[in-house]
Amino acid sequence: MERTLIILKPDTIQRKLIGRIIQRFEDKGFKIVGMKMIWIDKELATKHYEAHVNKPFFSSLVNFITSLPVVVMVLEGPEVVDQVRKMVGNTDCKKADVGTIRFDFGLSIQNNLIHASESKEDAQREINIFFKPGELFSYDDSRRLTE
Ligand code: 3AN
Repeated sequence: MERTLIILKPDTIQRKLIGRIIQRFEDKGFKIVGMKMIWIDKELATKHYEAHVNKPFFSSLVNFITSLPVVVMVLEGPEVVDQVRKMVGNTDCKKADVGTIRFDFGLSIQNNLIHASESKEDAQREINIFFKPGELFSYDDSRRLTE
């Protein structure tokens, strides 16, 4: 089953939107197989955003992502990488489609609330950066819960 990495960035934490954003993924039907709060340091930020190290916005991006704790999570489901990217919307919140997370909650390009892996290959690389194997869980949530 396909998996993707999500980061609820510092602006999500600051604006108290953690619950509302996670709710969307639960409502859609994706399974949370890993989740934790961490404080990303410069080294980890550079590793995660290695594709952007030469971009003009890189230092600003690192300052932003390291400014407060973040919530990292791994979601599982059919075609979850592309489906979640659709739910997240365009990098620039002003250009995102109505109904996406970035349109509904965001106003800018840097403070765009959430990261979601762009491809299956990126997802695998990013999951390995943020999670140890023992922090991810395979479980059957279709069974009835008993008292
Ligand atoms: P996405 O998160 O939509 O995949 P990327 O991978 O192009 O976007 O960019 C990574 C992050 O870098 C974005 N989420 C955003 O926070 C920041 N970013 C991208 N482009 C800009 C820009 N032109 N100015 C400032 N920050 C940017």
